[in-house]
Amino acid sequence: MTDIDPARRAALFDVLRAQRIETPSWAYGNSGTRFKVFAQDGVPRNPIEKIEDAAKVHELTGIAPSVALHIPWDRVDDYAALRTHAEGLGITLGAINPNVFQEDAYRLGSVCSPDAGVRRKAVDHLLDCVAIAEQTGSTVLSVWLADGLNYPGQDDLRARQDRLAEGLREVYDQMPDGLRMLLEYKFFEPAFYATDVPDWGTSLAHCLELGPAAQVLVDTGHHAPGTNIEFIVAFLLRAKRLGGFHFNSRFYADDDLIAGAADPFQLFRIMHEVAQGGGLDRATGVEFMLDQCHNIEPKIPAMIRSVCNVQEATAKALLVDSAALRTAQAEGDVLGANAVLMDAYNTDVRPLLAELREDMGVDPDPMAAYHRSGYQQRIVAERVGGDAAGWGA
Ligand code: LRH
Ligand code: MN
Ligand code: MN
Repeated sequence: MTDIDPARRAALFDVLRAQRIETPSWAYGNSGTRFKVFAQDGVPRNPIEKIEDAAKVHELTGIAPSVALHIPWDRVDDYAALRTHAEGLGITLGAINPNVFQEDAYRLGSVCSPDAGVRRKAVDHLLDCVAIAEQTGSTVLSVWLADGLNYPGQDDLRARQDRLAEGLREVYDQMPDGLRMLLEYKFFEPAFYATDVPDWGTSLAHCLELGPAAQVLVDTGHHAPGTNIEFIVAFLLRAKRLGGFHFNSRFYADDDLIAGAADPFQLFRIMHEVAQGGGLDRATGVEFMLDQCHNIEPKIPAMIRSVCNVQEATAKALLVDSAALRTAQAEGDVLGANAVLMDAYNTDVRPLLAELREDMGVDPDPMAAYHRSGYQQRIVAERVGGDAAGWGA
């Protein structure tokens, strides 16, 4: 990276220094597949300890200053106290993720259920989460609905869209200024025949109907194989409706593996579109969140790796020579334009990021710093019986 011109390098550092990646509370607790939840030593026993782990990841990376909560996995009596605790550790409470998919009542769906009582219960929970967001100081209500059908004919597809619109409207209308609703889509699972919010188009249509504080959330694991996710990102940014990401990797379906592990080139292409579309400007409001489960790998190191992978993809995207790219594109220079992207992607940005971290006052190698810190040994010794409620718990 010695050949990068100083002004460009300073600009690049400014953007990277300002980047914010949110980690999910549920990734710090035990998780697994439907076949087995694997217990690890030292996992948090409560939301407070999850926040401590998130704060450790921020301390070491310098760019993960908030943690997303899932309700009721992170239910506490006093959210203001939880907020104060987080702030005392140098982080904030991020997106509030309502959970309307883990109760028997939701067998036929939540806000789309044919049962009016169940719909009421689901909307009430979403409203509870709006109130929680006010107490935690969160600016994002991150809605994912597991609603869908397993069999053709099981329910009326159009009626379910009406119920969805009605339920979201009630919640949206009660959101305070400054809170955004991010509507996440997923093409299948747990429903196997039809899902009520299966894709970005459906999510976008509902967001447009709701108003400007409703935006689409792109979970990278929620697409069919071969889907061009960067196209979706470019489209949503253009429409000013890209609310943010749940980054993770997929090999098959919603695998929830470490971001950038399965397809680092895809992550780069996504970050390139984000950069080109102005999404790295904090004012655009694009949220960079991780949504992962580390079933067999140690959780805090996995989170450090994930944050660093997103940062690497971002740095590479910022290295794209935009002027050269535009010229090649205008001239119809297919191979030249592609080469501009590949040159950036093939750059080893690790030395540059080590310098950036030193500049930011964090260790140039966050993973090594974690292993040296003794934190893992301490939590293993102190947190006996940890099995934080969460995904797969
Ligand atoms: C659904 C999902 C959604 C949930 C999380 C635990 O697959 O991506 O974001 O809240 O997993
Ligand atoms: Mn998700
Ligand atoms: Mn998911």
